Amino acid sequence: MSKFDLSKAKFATLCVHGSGGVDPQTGAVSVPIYQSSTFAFKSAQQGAALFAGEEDGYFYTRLGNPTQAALEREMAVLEGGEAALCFSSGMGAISGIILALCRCGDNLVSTDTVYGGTHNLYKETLPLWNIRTKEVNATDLSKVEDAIDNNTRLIFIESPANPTLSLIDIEGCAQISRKHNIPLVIDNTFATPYLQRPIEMGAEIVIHSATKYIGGHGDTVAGIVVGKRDFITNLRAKILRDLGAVISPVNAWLLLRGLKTLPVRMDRHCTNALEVAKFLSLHPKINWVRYPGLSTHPQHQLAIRQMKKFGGMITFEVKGGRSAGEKLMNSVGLITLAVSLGDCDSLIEHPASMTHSTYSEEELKEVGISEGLIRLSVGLEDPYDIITDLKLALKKI
Ligand code: 4LM
Repeated sequence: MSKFDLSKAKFATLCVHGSGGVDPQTGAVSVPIYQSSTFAFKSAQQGAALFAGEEDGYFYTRLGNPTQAALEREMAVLEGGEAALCFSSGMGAISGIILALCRCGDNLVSTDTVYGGTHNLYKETLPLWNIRTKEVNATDLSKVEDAIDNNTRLIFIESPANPTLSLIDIEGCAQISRKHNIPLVIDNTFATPYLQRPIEMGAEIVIHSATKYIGGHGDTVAGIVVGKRDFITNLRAKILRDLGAVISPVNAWLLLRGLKTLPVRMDRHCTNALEVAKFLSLHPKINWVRYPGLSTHPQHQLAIRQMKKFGGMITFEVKGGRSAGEKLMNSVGLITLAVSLGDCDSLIEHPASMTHSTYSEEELKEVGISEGLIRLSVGLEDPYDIITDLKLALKKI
């Protein structure tokens, strides 16, 4: 059999084959789930060498496992990074990166519109270690640069941001990070590497809540970090070893399975979302709609420049604000009223009282999360059915 040169393969091919292909020992086409916590040593001497880092190999699943490793190979390839490391959740990955880069007295500069859990980490938990976060409106890059001081250890951005779908100029931000010699970390959860490749635009570290589009089926909680090999080696040896937020082999396998269909799913999420966004924009009971693929999105041109397509997330406000929005959420039937996103199932939620309830009233106002803002994760159902569900729910308002 001739060998295909995967280094020249296109993205969709890498989603299917990027973890390394058929298992050489058994011929298994699907990566086996190595559901083992520990791995036998060939000898006492080999055990000592593995622990000393003098020999490569698996010996304990908190520090490495073949199923995790297959996922890490694949994610590194898909993001165009040198190496990757899985975590038990997106928050495990985010807190792990920050604790790897910051010491007591240090700070990070972050965009002010992030997932509510990330905001809470900044506001409540990191200050316990005297690590401070300067949250700025990073759609204005001068604010990022102005916030950097001698103790700033990283810049953190989310683009598109949860839930406002505002975008940050990744190339511009990477230039600032290089000038100040600090890494740019981007949460690429909303876009996935299929729609946006931040490392090619100069970002140094990419993180994902793999719970979302990477898994894609709403059945796994996980996180992934992609970056330079030295950084990832250190992250594994210090943060993962000592803090222990390790992914289970079964969850790693579910993500590998999800990745095989990532481009197919994302294409459908994007076309469905555009149709739903257009429908909502024309509906008389809707105040406004935000979707990066609509020309009415204030950063539509930036979206065209740095994204391949515009994703599956929409935000909007029903006329009548929060109470009208609540009526809508209570009236949908096909769409599920739940947090999380990126699943096959369409999901609807109210950020101000749910995913972003960690923001104070003033903070919500400051970042543009209005009281009436509704977030819709457009799933893979037939778009006609999603629109019909919304149409019927809107009639009840
Ligand atoms: C949600 N989000 O929005 P884990 N980064 C981004 C996210 O949206 C999330 C995380 C990290 C939601 C969860 C309930 C952009 C989570 C955190 O949940 O720890 O895998 O990811 O609905």
